[in-house]
Amino acid sequence: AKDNREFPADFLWGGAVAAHQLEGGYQEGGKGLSIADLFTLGDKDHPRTITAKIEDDHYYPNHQAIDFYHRYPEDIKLFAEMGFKCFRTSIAWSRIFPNGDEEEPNEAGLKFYDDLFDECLKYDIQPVVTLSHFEIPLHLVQEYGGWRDRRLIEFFVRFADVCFRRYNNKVKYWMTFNEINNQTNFEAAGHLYTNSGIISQSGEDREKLMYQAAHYELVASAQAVKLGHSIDPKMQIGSMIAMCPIYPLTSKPEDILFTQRAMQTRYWFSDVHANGYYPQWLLNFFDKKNFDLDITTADLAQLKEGTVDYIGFSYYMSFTTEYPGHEDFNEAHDLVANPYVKASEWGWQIDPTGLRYALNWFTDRYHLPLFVVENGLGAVDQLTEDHKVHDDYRIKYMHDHILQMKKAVLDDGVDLMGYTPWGCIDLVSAGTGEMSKRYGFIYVDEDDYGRGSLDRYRKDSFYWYQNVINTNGAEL
Ligand code: P53
Repeated sequence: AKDNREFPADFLWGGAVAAHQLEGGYQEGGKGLSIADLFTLGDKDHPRTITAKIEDDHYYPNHQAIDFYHRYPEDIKLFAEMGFKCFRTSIAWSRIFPNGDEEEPNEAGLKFYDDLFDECLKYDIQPVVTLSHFEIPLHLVQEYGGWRDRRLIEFFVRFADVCFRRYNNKVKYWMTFNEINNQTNFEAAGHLYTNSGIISQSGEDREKLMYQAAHYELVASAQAVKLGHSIDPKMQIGSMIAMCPIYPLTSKPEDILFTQRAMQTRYWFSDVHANGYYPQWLLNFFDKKNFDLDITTADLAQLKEGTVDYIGFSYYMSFTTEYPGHEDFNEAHDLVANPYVKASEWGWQIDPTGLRYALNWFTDRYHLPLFVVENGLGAVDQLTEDHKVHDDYRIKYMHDHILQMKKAVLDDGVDLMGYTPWGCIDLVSAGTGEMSKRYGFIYVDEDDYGRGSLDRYRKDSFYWYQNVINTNGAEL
């Protein structure tokens, strides 16, 4: 049966991107290098590598990306044509502080985002801004070892302070650290690097490094939230969590118990963001591991004073686990395939029902407003000779997810601020560096090596999403 109900009147429909994945202009306007600028091209079966410096025999997709740095007026006009109420992007930290540890910001970088936000506001599109989205200034990695160093807190908070003051009259919605909990999988080389700028030496305990870095990030986040509210109490500052709900493979009690620990292990980050303190099971875990982390009493007080206003989260897929014979969940080893869902071409398990589950789960746990700030299908698209893309698979994915979101909002009473599907214009994949893993409503003519006209074309999903927004979700 059709569900013709509408979303709440002030619902923020939009789209999401991140600076390093679309801007390009990696050395323009005084920008310093960021960790994204040393990330090579990979694919589904070959992880991206991190080179120590820029080398001639590698291709670095983020250097050019889709050249949004120069083309954003054209792109924002297309977002306005779809009817966007908001647009989520990030501020490249190294445009504002090229090295990350300067006292004074780079005016040309600040000016770029002033112009970009003005362009959005011209069409009544509210900017939704992530402060740190996998783009730490490279100097902070080379000089300080990234977030393994406590001094990063001060550098980040200075960056947040400059952004809050400069853009407060243009930006109401903020998030501190993108998908801070991706590093739960501390064994994957990519996540500790993108989240925390950490490259480990052999023999180092990556698990301990992860918990230390995450602690500093959570303290930095709390300080930023407190500061933002002191600048303007109306500022809405959220967390940003990668939500992949973890299901038990069976109803065996040991599978249920282990799944609970798996969820605790993946989502303690938002516990700290929302509650302002560490869950006791995790403190016990640190003791058991003899981690001896640098967590001070002053830190714990600051966590309490800077709890978030809302939970922003991405949703692409769900995970499944079963009891492996030991108590502690290790994401690199303890996930199993879910026999009831199909995976995308890149192996992500597509599960629209899981989005409704996630919305209810977050509501029960935190009783805070929620914001779905990423969702979407990475797929190969074909541009036809007459410049069309018939992406019915993407429309189906979006339809099924928005329908579940609608039930969560209208039937379950979840307080949902908005929905910004990922990569509303095709951009560089974070995981693989490919252009061919596309999410957009707007096709960008560019291949994995940056070749192409970079012209933009409206896909079938563009017109579909335009109608969804236009009917406020009544017609999906
Ligand atoms: P790509 C892993 C799992 C879930 C979301 O991802 C993830 C990742 C990291 O790859 O990242 C988020 O481009 C992230 C975006 C990213 C998007 O999901 O690998 O916030 O930067 O582009 C999609 O297909």
